[in-house]
Amino acid sequence: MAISQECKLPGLSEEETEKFQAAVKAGNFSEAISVVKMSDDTLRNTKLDIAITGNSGSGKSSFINAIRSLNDDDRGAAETGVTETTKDPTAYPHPIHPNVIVWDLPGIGTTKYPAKTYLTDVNVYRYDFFIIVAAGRFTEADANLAKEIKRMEKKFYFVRTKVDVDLDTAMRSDCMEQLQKSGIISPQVFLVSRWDFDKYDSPQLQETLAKDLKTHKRHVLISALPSMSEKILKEKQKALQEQIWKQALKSCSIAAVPLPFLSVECDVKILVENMREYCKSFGLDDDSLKSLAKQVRKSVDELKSVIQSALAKDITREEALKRLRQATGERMMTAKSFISLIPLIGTGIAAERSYNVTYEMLHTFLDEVAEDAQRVLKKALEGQSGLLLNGSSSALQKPRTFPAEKGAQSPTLEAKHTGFGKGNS
Ligand SMILES: Nc1nc2c(ncn2[C@@H]2O[C@H](COP(=O)(O)OP(=O)(O)OP(=O)(O)O)[C@@H](O)[C@H]2O)c(=O)[nH]1
Ligand SMILES: [Mg+2]
Repeated sequence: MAISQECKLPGLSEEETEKFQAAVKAGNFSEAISVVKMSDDTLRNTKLDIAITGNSGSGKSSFINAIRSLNDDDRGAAETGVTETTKDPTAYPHPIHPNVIVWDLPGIGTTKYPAKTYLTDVNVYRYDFFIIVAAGRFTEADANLAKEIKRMEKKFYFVRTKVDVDLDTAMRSDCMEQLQKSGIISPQVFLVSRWDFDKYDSPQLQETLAKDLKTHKRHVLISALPSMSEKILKEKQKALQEQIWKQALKSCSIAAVPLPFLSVECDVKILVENMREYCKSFGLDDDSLKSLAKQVRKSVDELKSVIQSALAKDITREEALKRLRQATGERMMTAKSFISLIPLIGTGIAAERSYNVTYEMLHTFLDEVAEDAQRVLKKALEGQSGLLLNGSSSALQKPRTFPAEKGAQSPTLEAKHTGFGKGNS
């Protein structure tokens, strides 16, 4: 049975899917595997550059920290609350996923970065998309910048920050109206708070950013997003699930070699690599847990107390071998039904065994880690006050008093947490 031409294989780009299908059609097993290996290499080398721009004091650096799951005083955090505006584009790699780089761009219209040549000066083509940040009204300059970004065929999103301070029910429509008046046809505006990064439009923003990216970049972004909402945790699980058949297939190429010992050795390497990646993607590593504990004012041990599976650092060859031995059961059948789509692999018993075991084991481990991540999130949110939104509640550490706002865009200090809960549509 051949794979249908319409079938887009999960975790492969369109081009890779085409190559893979051609190889399968031609009966070329090793070529099919090499397409999968190449896809994997491409994924591991995929970089994502996110540009954050906006007026001085609008909350760019704070947003950069929040989206990288960092507290403002963590190592590697962007400096916040400083009066000096960013002078040149500054790169802030994600601490756990350094292939995701968030760039702090200088404000538009400074002497060094005049509006006319702004995008060329900041090297527009380096970035995958732009986030234009404002703490109050979006200005004509913001709209003009967006138009220019569009002309350069890049995507942009508007983020209205500090909504914990002055949220009102008309805020989104007001922002959109301003931008529409300035010629942006359907602006995508997201309301966020650095201190409640699991709330307001933040989950929708993260989902939208991911949805707009192609296969590999999408995966890279999702892995690096904060594990602060159930929605995002589900997205992470789905993205990682999509990769499993590729890993299982990679293990076949080794199993096809009649060296059972080598086969096991290589399977274990594939397993260890993937298991570590899962833990890191869900924030189940020491650094991420430390950061989260600080944000929610709990101890790391308290968060760790609900983890039943493993932390990234616990994933050793021995641990993988132990789980490999346990890998049997129901999901072997699921794996089998998928493999029947690929007739070539079905021809080698060792290959099939290797495929099934790897597939089963990674699925089981991913489910366990995803459940751990849910438990950690629940524990982190336990006892946190805040309105419920998007299935999650306010969690992030807030300053006891809000720091003085800077600049003309300072919002009023009247919090109105009513009537919200819908994302952009
Ligand atoms: N209440 C509240 N305060 C925020 C939020 N985001 C940022 N701030 C505060 O606003 C001030 C300015 O934030 P920054 O992140 O430094 O702003 P910036 O845009 O990087 O400023 P420049 O680098 O000077 O251009 C700081 O005191 C932040 O703590 C938010 O979502 N809510
Ligand atoms: Mg800054």
